[in-house]
Amino acid sequence: MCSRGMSCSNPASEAMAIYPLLLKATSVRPSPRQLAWQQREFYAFIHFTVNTFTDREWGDGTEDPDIFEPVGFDAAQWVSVIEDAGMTGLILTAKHHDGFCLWPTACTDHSVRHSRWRDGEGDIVSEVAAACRERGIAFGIYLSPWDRHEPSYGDTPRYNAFFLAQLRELLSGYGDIFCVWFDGACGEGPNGRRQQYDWEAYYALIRELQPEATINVCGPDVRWCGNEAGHCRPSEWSVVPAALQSRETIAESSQQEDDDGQFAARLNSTDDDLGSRDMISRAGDLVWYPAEVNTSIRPGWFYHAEEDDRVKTLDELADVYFGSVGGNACFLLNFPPDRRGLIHENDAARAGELGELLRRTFAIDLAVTATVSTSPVDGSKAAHPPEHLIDGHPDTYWASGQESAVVEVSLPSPGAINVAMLQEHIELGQRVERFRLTALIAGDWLTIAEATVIGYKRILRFAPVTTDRVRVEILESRLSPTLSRVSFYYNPDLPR
Ligand code: FUL
Repeated sequence: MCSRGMSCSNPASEAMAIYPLLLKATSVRPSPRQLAWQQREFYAFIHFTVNTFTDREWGDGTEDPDIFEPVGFDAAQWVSVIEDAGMTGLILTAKHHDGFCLWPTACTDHSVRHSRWRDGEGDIVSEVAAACRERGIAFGIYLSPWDRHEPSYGDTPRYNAFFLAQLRELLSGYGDIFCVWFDGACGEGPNGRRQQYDWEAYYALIRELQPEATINVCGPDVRWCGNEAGHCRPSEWSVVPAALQSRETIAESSQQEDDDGQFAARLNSTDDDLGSRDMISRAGDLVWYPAEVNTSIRPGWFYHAEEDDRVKTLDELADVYFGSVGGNACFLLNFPPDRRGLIHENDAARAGELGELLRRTFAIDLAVTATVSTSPVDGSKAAHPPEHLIDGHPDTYWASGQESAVVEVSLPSPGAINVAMLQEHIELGQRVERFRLTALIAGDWLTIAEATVIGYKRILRFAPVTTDRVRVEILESRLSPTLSRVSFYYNPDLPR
């Protein structure tokens, strides 16, 4: 009983009260296609169309197909830049808002078939898909629902049939597609008419023809992070309110007008907290809807010669990489090929520098020769022992059995570290809410880094320390957290 002046809070009854919410949140799990997508981690966008030749960001659909003439087009060069950067996939703008199609579609004359390029015999989509396949790079498509050229746009049933026919061509003629990227940008049709998109029919066709493909942004599988500048949330949850899948909300927060890159530079266009206990307690239904961070290597999505010297710096790109891939999101980095049809030398060089930085940083996992112990020791979880944290096998994991727990990693000898990588076994949901890394340094356990969520992957950079014992202290979590991996690295040249 509480008497006056005493606090009535009772940890045991508070824990019981919150239990149904935590159970509900941890029961939300990724689909196999979401899991496969998450493991892609870092992949490329390619923005290429008539805009490349008109120096614009949004074409208005009146462009003459003949202006499209990338005489030096080389899909293998694009793919080699992407490989150098350490990326695993490529998403091509098969059609942007101007309606010009990079493949010889039978649905409209507004395509490469009616351009001067290779006398109308070329097919950019086919060559890029083939170049990707050859190098083991996954291929995805961006197909803009908003089409400023197509006369049927705004005549809802006719345009929906047209759009479905285009989707069918792309999804059945170019091999495996790992992702279909639908933009939220949507404007007026001719005569000021607005198109009512038949999203459910689009999704059904994608599931029928490419069941493993995720549908990103205006779709149910992958959530847009909410800005185009590379801003990453410090606590990125994959379990979020189902209301975030509302296409109306996504469209409202997407770019509304061609504004000379101001939208793309805007840092933070949505809330920072999408998945805290407070947020989900007020949410109703919850869904697994993981985040993708998309930004361009330059200010624009399309090539503009005057931006040749405005390629993002290595430090800027590293920040987005560590914030996104290292912050429970995927990173979609755009390259705009130039009028030759090549990724410009400056962008290619920067991509290579980033890839080199990542390769050097993650070359040697210092934890593979370590020993691991955990506390408390939970006998019932013997099937998922601490050794699974360092066995290098992504499918094995350690289950704590407790909401707070400590993992202690003993390295064979003292050495410098400045990066830690942690992964949850997200097949069992996202659970860790707050953790701390401490290291034994000259006899004292000192905090070297602190963070909130882990999710699929958390990478922390910190000032170098020399140690042979590191602890991961899970301070708050949703029921029994799991970890599939703990690793440590050292790169003295890592930007912070
Ligand atoms: C936006 C579009 O309007 C931009 O042109 C670009 O394609 C970007 C990825 O999405 O909404």
